[in-house]
Amino acid sequence: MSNKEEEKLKPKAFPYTITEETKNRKLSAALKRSFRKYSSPYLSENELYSQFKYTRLKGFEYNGHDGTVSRRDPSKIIFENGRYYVWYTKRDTSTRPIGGVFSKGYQNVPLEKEFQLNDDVPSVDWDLAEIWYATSKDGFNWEEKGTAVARPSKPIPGWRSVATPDILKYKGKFYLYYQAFIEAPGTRGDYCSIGVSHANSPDGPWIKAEDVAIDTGASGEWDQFAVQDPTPLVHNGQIYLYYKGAFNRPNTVWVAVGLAIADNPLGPFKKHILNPVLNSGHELCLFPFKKGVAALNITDGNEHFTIQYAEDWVSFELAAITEMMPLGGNAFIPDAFEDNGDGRGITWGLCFFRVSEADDCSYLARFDCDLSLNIHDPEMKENQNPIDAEYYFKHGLSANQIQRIDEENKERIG
Ligand code: AAL
Repeated sequence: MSNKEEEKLKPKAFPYTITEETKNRKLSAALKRSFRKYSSPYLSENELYSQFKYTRLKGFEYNGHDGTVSRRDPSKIIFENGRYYVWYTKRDTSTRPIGGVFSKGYQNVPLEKEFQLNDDVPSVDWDLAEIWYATSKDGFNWEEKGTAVARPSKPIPGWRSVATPDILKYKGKFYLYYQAFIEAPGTRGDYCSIGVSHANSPDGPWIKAEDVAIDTGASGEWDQFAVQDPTPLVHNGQIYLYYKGAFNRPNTVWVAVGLAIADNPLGPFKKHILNPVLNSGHELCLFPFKKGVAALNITDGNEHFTIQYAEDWVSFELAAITEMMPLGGNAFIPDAFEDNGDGRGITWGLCFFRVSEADDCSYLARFDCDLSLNIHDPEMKENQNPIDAEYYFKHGLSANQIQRIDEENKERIG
Protein backbone atom coordinates (compact mmCIF):
# COMPACT_ATOMS: atom_id res chain seq x y z
CA MET A 1 0.00 0.00 0.00
CA SER A 2 1.45 3.40 -0.95
CA ASN A 3 2.27 5.98 1.73
CA LYS A 4 -0.58 8.08 0.35
CA GLU A 5 -3.07 5.22 0.78
CA GLU A 6 -1.71 4.48 4.29
CA GLU A 7 -2.02 8.18 5.12
CA LYS A 8 -5.70 8.10 4.05
CA LEU A 9 -6.40 5.15 6.43
CA LYS A 10 -4.70 6.78 9.50
CA PRO A 11 -7.31 8.23 11.91
CA LYS A 12 -7.22 12.02 11.55
CA ALA A 13 -6.37 14.19 14.57
CA PHE A 14 -9.13 16.30 16.07
CA PRO A 15 -9.63 19.25 13.70
CA TYR A 16 -8.71 22.89 14.36
CA THR A 17 -11.99 24.15 12.89
CA ILE A 18 -15.15 22.55 14.32
CA THR A 19 -17.80 21.61 11.79
CA GLU A 20 -21.13 19.79 11.91
CA GLU A 21 -19.13 16.64 11.11
CA THR A 22 -16.81 16.88 14.11
CA LYS A 23 -19.33 15.50 16.58
CA ASN A 24 -19.71 12.32 14.47
CA ARG A 25 -16.05 11.25 14.85
CA LYS A 26 -14.69 8.99 17.59
CA LEU A 27 -14.58 11.20 20.68
CA SER A 28 -13.19 11.03 24.20
CA ALA A 29 -15.70 10.95 27.09
CA ALA A 30 -15.13 14.66 27.72
CA LEU A 31 -15.68 15.67 24.10
CA LYS A 32 -18.79 13.47 23.93
CA ARG A 33 -20.15 15.58 26.83
CA SER A 34 -19.27 18.78 25.01
CA PHE A 35 -21.21 17.79 21.92
CA ARG A 36 -24.02 15.71 23.44
CA LYS A 37 -24.69 16.88 27.02
CA TYR A 38 -24.53 20.65 26.68
CA SER A 39 -26.69 22.72 24.33
CA SER A 40 -23.43 23.99 22.77
CA PRO A 41 -19.76 23.03 23.12
CA TYR A 42 -19.17 26.75 23.65
CA LEU A 43 -19.96 28.12 27.11
CA SER A 44 -20.96 31.50 25.67
CA GLU A 45 -23.59 29.77 23.52
CA ASN A 46 -24.93 27.42 26.21
CA GLU A 47 -28.51 28.62 26.69
CA LEU A 48 -28.64 27.17 30.20
CA TYR A 49 -25.38 28.75 31.33
CA SER A 50 -25.35 32.17 32.96
CA GLN A 51 -23.43 34.35 35.34
CA PHE A 52 -25.42 36.03 38.10
CA LYS A 53 -25.34 39.77 38.85
CA TYR A 54 -26.61 41.14 42.20
CA THR A 55 -28.36 44.37 43.23
CA ARG A 56 -29.43 45.63 46.67
CA LEU A 57 -33.17 46.26 47.04
CA LYS A 58 -34.90 49.40 48.34
CA GLY A 59 -38.03 49.42 50.51
CA PHE A 60 -37.28 46.89 53.28
CA GLU A 61 -36.29 47.91 56.84
CA TYR A 62 -34.10 45.60 58.99
CA ASN A 63 -33.56 47.49 62.33
CA GLY A 64 -29.96 48.02 61.27
CA HIS A 65 -29.51 44.24 60.81
CA ASP A 66 -29.50 43.75 64.60
CA GLY A 67 -30.98 40.26 64.15
CA THR A 68 -34.54 41.12 65.20
CA VAL A 69 -35.93 41.51 61.66
CA SER A 70 -35.11 39.05 58.89
CA ARG A 71 -36.47 38.33 55.41
CA ARG A 72 -35.41 35.29 53.38
CA ASP A 73 -36.45 32.43 51.06
CA PRO A 74 -38.47 34.44 48.54
CA SER A 75 -41.17 32.85 46.40
CA LYS A 76 -41.38 32.98 42.64
CA ILE A 77 -42.30 36.48 41.49
CA ILE A 78 -45.58 36.90 39.58
CA PHE A 79 -46.98 39.90 37.68
CA GLU A 80 -50.58 40.83 38.52
CA ASN A 81 -52.58 44.10 38.66
CA GLY A 82 -49.70 45.94 36.91
CA ARG A 83 -47.18 45.03 39.62
CA TYR A 84 -44.66 42.36 40.58
CA TYR A 85 -45.58 40.32 43.68
CA VAL A 86 -43.26 38.33 45.93
CA TRP A 87 -43.83 36.41 49.18
CA TYR A 88 -41.11 35.52 51.69
CA THR A 89 -40.31 34.42 55.23
CA LYS A 90 -40.39 37.38 57.61
CA ARG A 91 -39.24 37.13 61.22
CA ASP A 92 -39.76 40.13 63.53
CA THR A 93 -38.80 39.11 67.09
CA SER A 94 -37.52 40.97 70.16
CA THR A 95 -34.21 39.07 70.07
CA ARG A 96 -31.98 37.43 67.48
CA PRO A 97 -32.20 33.60 67.28
CA ILE A 98 -30.36 31.59 69.96
CA GLY A 99 -29.32 28.79 67.55
CA GLY A 100 -30.65 25.33 66.80
CA VAL A 101 -29.33 21.95 67.93
CA PHE A 102 -28.24 21.05 64.43
CA SER A 103 -24.68 20.72 65.69
CA LYS A 104 -25.86 18.00 68.10
CA GLY A 105 -26.53 15.55 65.30
CA TYR A 106 -30.29 15.50 64.99
CA GLN A 107 -31.14 13.17 67.86
CA ASN A 108 -34.55 11.60 67.54
CA VAL A 109 -35.46 12.69 71.04
CA PRO A 110 -36.52 16.31 71.53
CA LEU A 111 -33.78 18.22 73.28
CA GLU A 112 -35.96 21.03 74.59
CA LYS A 113 -34.32 20.56 78.02
CA GLU A 114 -31.07 21.84 76.52
CA PHE A 115 -32.92 24.37 74.52
CA GLN A 116 -34.30 27.25 76.60
CA LEU A 117 -37.13 27.72 74.14
CA ASN A 118 -40.13 29.91 74.63
CA ASP A 119 -42.73 31.62 72.48
CA ASP A 120 -40.73 34.83 72.11
CA VAL A 121 -37.19 33.64 71.62
CA PRO A 122 -36.57 32.26 68.10
CA SER A 123 -34.40 29.17 67.76
CA VAL A 124 -33.24 29.90 64.19
CA ASP A 125 -33.73 32.60 61.55
CA TRP A 126 -36.96 31.04 60.23
CA ASP A 127 -38.52 30.31 63.65
CA LEU A 128 -41.55 32.34 64.90
CA ALA A 129 -41.87 33.58 61.30
CA GLU A 130 -44.81 34.52 59.07
CA ILE A 131 -45.33 34.78 55.33
CA TRP A 132 -45.29 38.41 54.23
CA TYR A 133 -45.50 39.93 50.77
CA ALA A 134 -44.38 42.98 48.83
CA THR A 135 -45.06 44.53 45.43
CA SER A 136 -42.92 46.47 42.98
CA LYS A 137 -43.17 48.27 39.66
CA ASP A 138 -39.53 47.60 38.66
CA GLY A 139 -38.17 44.69 40.74
CA PHE A 140 -35.66 46.94 42.50
CA ASN A 141 -37.89 49.22 44.64
CA TRP A 142 -40.36 47.26 46.77
CA GLU A 143 -43.32 48.21 48.96
CA GLU A 144 -43.95 45.79 51.81
CA LYS A 145 -47.72 45.18 51.96
CA GLY A 146 -48.07 43.07 55.12
CA THR A 147 -48.85 39.55 56.31
CA ALA A 148 -50.16 37.03 53.82
CA VAL A 149 -50.15 33.95 56.10
CA ALA A 150 -49.88 34.39 59.87
CA ARG A 151 -49.06 31.60 62.31
CA PRO A 152 -52.29 29.75 63.16
CA SER A 153 -53.17 28.81 66.75
CA LYS A 154 -51.70 25.66 68.33
CA PRO A 155 -51.94 22.76 67.42
CA ILE A 156 -52.67 23.66 63.75
CA PRO A 157 -49.54 22.93 61.65
CA GLY A 158 -47.58 26.14 61.32
CA TRP A 159 -48.48 27.37 64.83
CA ARG A 160 -44.75 27.63 65.72
CA SER A 161 -43.65 29.08 62.36
CA VAL A 162 -44.66 29.35 58.70
CA ALA A 163 -41.76 29.86 56.32
CA THR A 164 -40.27 29.46 52.84
CA PRO A 165 -43.33 30.13 50.68
CA ASP A 166 -43.96 29.66 46.99
CA ILE A 167 -46.85 30.75 44.85
CA LEU A 168 -49.12 29.00 42.35
CA LYS A 169 -51.78 30.55 40.13
CA TYR A 170 -54.18 27.93 38.83
CA LYS A 171 -57.52 28.43 37.09
CA GLY A 172 -57.63 32.04 38.25
CA LYS A 173 -57.04 31.29 41.94
CA PHE A 174 -53.88 31.76 43.99
CA TYR A 175 -52.20 29.21 46.30
CA LEU A 176 -49.38 29.77 48.76
CA TYR A 177 -47.41 26.67 49.86
CA TYR A 178 -45.08 26.97 52.85
CA GLN A 179 -43.25 25.07 55.56
CA ALA A 180 -45.53 24.52 58.55
CA PHE A 181 -43.65 23.93 61.84
CA ILE A 182 -45.25 22.31 64.93
CA GLU A 183 -42.00 22.54 66.89
CA ALA A 184 -39.24 25.09 66.85
CA PRO A 185 -36.93 24.34 63.91
CA GLY A 186 -33.68 23.19 65.48
CA THR A 187 -35.32 21.42 68.45
CA ARG A 188 -34.67 17.93 67.03
CA GLY A 189 -33.90 18.99 63.50
CA ASP A 190 -35.48 21.18 60.82
CA TYR A 191 -38.68 19.15 60.88
CA CYS A 192 -41.88 20.29 59.13
CA SER A 193 -44.65 19.48 56.66
CA ILE A 194 -45.95 21.66 53.80
CA GLY A 195 -49.11 23.70 54.37
CA VAL A 196 -51.21 25.59 51.80
CA SER A 197 -53.51 28.60 51.81
CA HIS A 198 -55.63 29.89 48.95
CA ALA A 199 -57.10 33.24 47.82
CA ASN A 200 -59.01 34.81 44.95
CA SER A 201 -56.48 37.67 44.78
CA PRO A 202 -52.70 37.89 45.27
CA ASP A 203 -53.52 40.47 47.96
CA GLY A 204 -55.56 37.88 49.89
CA PRO A 205 -57.36 37.29 52.13
CA TRP A 206 -55.66 33.88 52.39
CA ILE A 207 -57.68 30.93 53.67
CA LYS A 208 -55.70 28.11 55.26
CA ALA A 209 -56.56 24.64 53.93
CA GLU A 210 -57.70 22.14 56.55
CA ASP A 211 -55.01 19.56 55.82
CA VAL A 212 -51.33 19.87 55.07
CA ALA A 213 -50.66 19.77 51.32
CA ILE A 214 -47.70 17.42 51.58
CA ASP A 215 -46.86 15.48 54.71
CA THR A 216 -43.56 13.97 55.72
CA GLY A 217 -42.81 10.45 54.53
CA ALA A 218 -43.42 7.24 56.47
CA SER A 219 -40.89 6.09 59.05
CA GLY A 220 -37.66 5.06 57.35
CA GLU A 221 -38.38 6.96 54.13
CA TRP A 222 -35.94 9.63 52.87
CA ASP A 223 -38.36 12.48 53.69
CA GLN A 224 -39.60 11.07 57.00
CA PHE A 225 -38.75 14.15 59.07
CA ALA A 226 -39.16 17.12 56.75
CA VAL A 227 -40.56 18.19 53.40
CA GLN A 228 -39.40 21.72 52.59
CA ASP A 229 -38.95 24.44 49.97
CA PRO A 230 -42.26 23.73 48.17
CA THR A 231 -41.97 24.81 44.50
CA PRO A 232 -45.17 24.40 42.42
CA LEU A 233 -45.36 24.54 38.62
CA VAL A 234 -48.02 23.38 36.14
CA HIS A 235 -47.32 20.58 33.66
CA ASN A 236 -49.72 18.41 31.64
CA GLY A 237 -52.61 20.10 33.46
CA GLN A 238 -51.33 18.90 36.82
CA ILE A 239 -49.56 20.58 39.74
CA TYR A 240 -45.90 19.50 39.80
CA LEU A 241 -44.63 20.41 43.27
CA TYR A 242 -40.89 19.98 43.78
CA TYR A 243 -39.64 19.94 47.39
CA LYS A 244 -36.46 19.42 49.38
CA GLY A 245 -35.64 16.61 51.77
CA ALA A 246 -32.53 15.96 53.86
CA PHE A 247 -31.69 12.41 54.94
CA ASN A 248 -29.08 9.87 56.18
CA ARG A 249 -28.49 11.70 59.48
CA PRO A 250 -26.73 11.23 61.90
CA ASN A 251 -24.40 9.90 59.20
CA THR A 252 -23.35 12.19 56.39
CA VAL A 253 -26.39 14.25 55.51
CA TRP A 254 -27.65 14.23 51.92
CA VAL A 255 -29.86 17.04 50.67
CA ALA A 256 -31.96 16.19 47.61
CA VAL A 257 -35.15 17.15 45.80
CA GLY A 258 -38.39 15.24 45.39
CA LEU A 259 -41.49 15.69 43.25
CA ALA A 260 -45.17 15.30 44.19
CA ILE A 261 -47.97 15.57 41.62
CA ALA A 262 -51.66 16.41 42.07
CA ASP A 263 -54.69 17.12 39.89
CA ASN A 264 -55.88 19.74 42.37
CA PRO A 265 -53.77 22.46 44.05
CA LEU A 266 -55.10 21.33 47.44
CA GLY A 267 -54.08 17.72 46.73
CA PRO A 268 -53.97 14.89 47.22
CA PHE A 269 -50.33 14.98 46.10
CA LYS A 270 -48.72 11.70 45.03
CA LYS A 271 -44.95 11.50 45.59
CA HIS A 272 -43.01 10.31 42.52
CA ILE A 273 -41.78 6.73 42.74
CA LEU A 274 -38.31 7.84 41.54
CA ASN A 275 -37.88 10.40 44.34
CA PRO A 276 -35.46 12.03 44.94
CA VAL A 277 -35.32 13.36 41.34
CA LEU A 278 -32.41 15.78 41.93
CA ASN A 279 -29.32 14.60 43.84
CA SER A 280 -28.24 18.09 44.95
CA GLY A 281 -29.69 21.52 45.72
CA HIS A 282 -31.29 23.01 48.82
CA GLU A 283 -33.55 26.04 48.29
CA LEU A 284 -35.27 25.54 44.93
CA CYS A 285 -35.73 27.48 41.73
CA LEU A 286 -37.25 25.54 38.84
CA PHE A 287 -38.76 26.99 35.66
CA PRO A 288 -40.33 25.70 32.44
CA PHE A 289 -37.75 25.62 29.63
CA LYS A 290 -38.65 24.49 26.09
CA LYS A 291 -40.70 21.29 26.58
CA GLY A 292 -39.10 20.48 29.92
CA VAL A 293 -38.10 22.07 33.20
CA ALA A 294 -34.79 23.60 34.29
CA ALA A 295 -33.49 23.67 37.87
CA LEU A 296 -30.95 25.87 39.63
CA ASN A 297 -28.97 23.50 41.88
CA ILE A 298 -27.48 26.02 44.24
CA THR A 299 -26.16 25.06 47.67
CA ASP A 300 -25.48 21.39 48.44
CA GLY A 301 -24.32 18.13 46.91
CA ASN A 302 -21.94 16.86 44.25
CA GLU A 303 -23.87 18.84 41.65
CA HIS A 304 -24.23 22.13 43.50
CA PHE A 305 -23.59 25.24 41.39
CA THR A 306 -25.12 23.52 38.37
CA ILE A 307 -28.12 24.18 36.17
CA GLN A 308 -29.99 21.03 35.19
CA TYR A 309 -32.71 20.12 32.70
CA ALA A 310 -35.37 17.43 32.46
CA GLU A 311 -37.39 17.26 29.25
CA ASP A 312 -39.79 14.82 30.98
CA TRP A 313 -39.81 16.95 34.20
CA VAL A 314 -38.31 14.00 36.14
CA SER A 315 -35.02 12.82 34.59
CA PHE A 316 -32.63 15.69 35.31
CA GLU A 317 -29.30 15.96 33.49
CA LEU A 318 -26.50 18.49 33.89
CA ALA A 319 -26.95 21.39 31.45
CA ALA A 320 -24.35 23.83 32.75
CA ILE A 321 -21.89 24.45 35.58
CA THR A 322 -21.65 27.98 36.93
CA GLU A 323 -20.64 30.03 40.00
CA MET A 324 -21.88 32.65 42.51
CA MET A 325 -25.43 31.27 42.30
CA PRO A 326 -28.18 33.16 44.22
CA LEU A 327 -28.71 31.77 47.76
CA GLY A 328 -32.38 30.89 48.14
CA GLY A 329 -32.98 32.33 44.67
CA ASN A 330 -36.42 32.27 43.09
CA ALA A 331 -37.27 33.92 39.82
CA PHE A 332 -39.80 35.99 37.93
CA ILE A 333 -41.16 33.21 35.70
CA PRO A 334 -43.77 34.75 33.37
CA ASP A 335 -44.83 31.33 32.04
CA ALA A 336 -44.54 29.33 35.29
CA PHE A 337 -48.20 28.24 35.01
CA GLU A 338 -48.77 28.49 31.22
CA ASP A 339 -48.22 24.74 30.67
CA ASN A 340 -47.63 25.36 26.94
CA GLY A 341 -44.57 23.18 26.36
CA ASP A 342 -42.55 26.24 25.30
CA GLY A 343 -40.87 27.47 28.46
CA ARG A 344 -38.94 30.67 27.72
CA GLY A 345 -36.77 30.80 30.86
CA ILE A 346 -35.78 33.54 33.28
CA THR A 347 -33.79 36.77 33.48
CA TRP A 348 -34.15 37.89 37.12
CA GLY A 349 -35.41 37.03 40.57
CA LEU A 350 -34.84 37.58 44.27
CA CYS A 351 -32.55 35.76 46.68
CA PHE A 352 -31.20 36.42 50.16
CA PHE A 353 -27.91 37.10 51.89
CA ARG A 354 -27.00 36.30 55.49
CA VAL A 355 -25.94 39.18 57.70
CA SER A 356 -23.35 36.93 59.32
CA GLU A 357 -22.08 33.36 58.96
CA ALA A 358 -24.33 32.47 61.91
CA ASP A 359 -27.27 32.25 59.46
CA ASP A 360 -29.42 34.01 62.09
CA CYS A 361 -30.51 37.07 60.12
CA SER A 362 -31.02 37.62 56.39
CA TYR A 363 -32.01 40.24 53.83
CA LEU A 364 -33.48 40.05 50.35
CA ALA A 365 -31.61 41.06 47.19
CA ARG A 366 -32.10 40.83 43.43
CA PHE A 367 -30.22 38.66 40.96
CA ASP A 368 -30.14 39.00 37.19
CA CYS A 369 -29.08 36.37 34.66
CA ASP A 370 -29.63 35.21 31.10
CA LEU A 371 -31.34 31.82 31.25
CA SER A 372 -33.87 32.98 28.70
CA LEU A 373 -34.71 32.14 25.08
CA ASN A 374 -36.12 35.67 24.70
CA ILE A 375 -32.86 37.59 25.17
CA HIS A 376 -29.16 37.14 24.42
CA ASP A 377 -26.96 38.98 26.94
CA PRO A 378 -23.30 38.13 26.19
CA GLU A 379 -22.18 39.79 29.47
CA MET A 380 -24.14 37.12 31.34
CA LYS A 381 -22.42 34.35 29.35
CA GLU A 382 -18.89 35.31 30.42
CA ASN A 383 -16.83 33.30 32.93
CA GLN A 384 -13.68 34.09 34.93
CA ASN A 385 -15.71 36.44 37.13
CA PRO A 386 -13.22 39.10 38.30
CA ILE A 387 -13.63 38.24 42.00
CA ASP A 388 -11.63 40.68 44.16
CA ALA A 389 -8.41 39.09 45.46
CA GLU A 390 -9.28 40.21 49.00
CA TYR A 391 -12.32 37.90 48.82
CA TYR A 392 -9.97 34.95 48.26
CA PHE A 393 -7.54 35.97 51.02
CA LYS A 394 -10.48 36.52 53.40
CA HIS A 395 -11.22 32.80 53.03
CA GLY A 396 -7.75 31.82 54.29
CA LEU A 397 -6.47 28.77 56.18
CA SER A 398 -7.98 27.86 59.56
CA ALA A 399 -5.77 27.35 62.64
CA ASN A 400 -6.18 23.56 62.27
CA GLN A 401 -5.11 23.65 58.63
CA ILE A 402 -2.04 25.76 59.46
CA GLN A 403 -1.19 23.28 62.25
CA ARG A 404 -1.50 20.32 59.84
CA ILE A 405 0.82 22.03 57.34
CA ASP A 406 3.32 22.87 60.07
CA GLU A 407 3.37 19.23 61.20
CA GLU A 408 3.88 18.04 57.62
CA ASN A 409 6.82 20.45 57.22
CA LYS A 410 8.36 19.40 60.55
CA GLU A 411 8.10 15.74 59.54
CA ARG A 412 9.62 16.40 56.11
CA ILE A 413 12.23 19.03 57.03
CA GLY A 414 12.68 18.41 60.73
C1 AAL B 1 -33.91 27.64 53.86
C2 AAL B 1 -34.77 26.52 53.26
C3 AAL B 1 -35.78 26.06 54.31
C4 AAL B 1 -35.04 25.58 55.53
C5 AAL B 1 -34.50 26.90 56.05
C6 AAL B 1 -35.73 27.77 55.91
O1 AAL B 1 -32.83 27.98 53.09
O2 AAL B 1 -33.98 25.46 52.82
O3 AAL B 1 -36.49 27.19 54.82
O4 AAL B 1 -35.97 25.05 56.48
O5 AAL B 1 -33.45 27.27 55.16
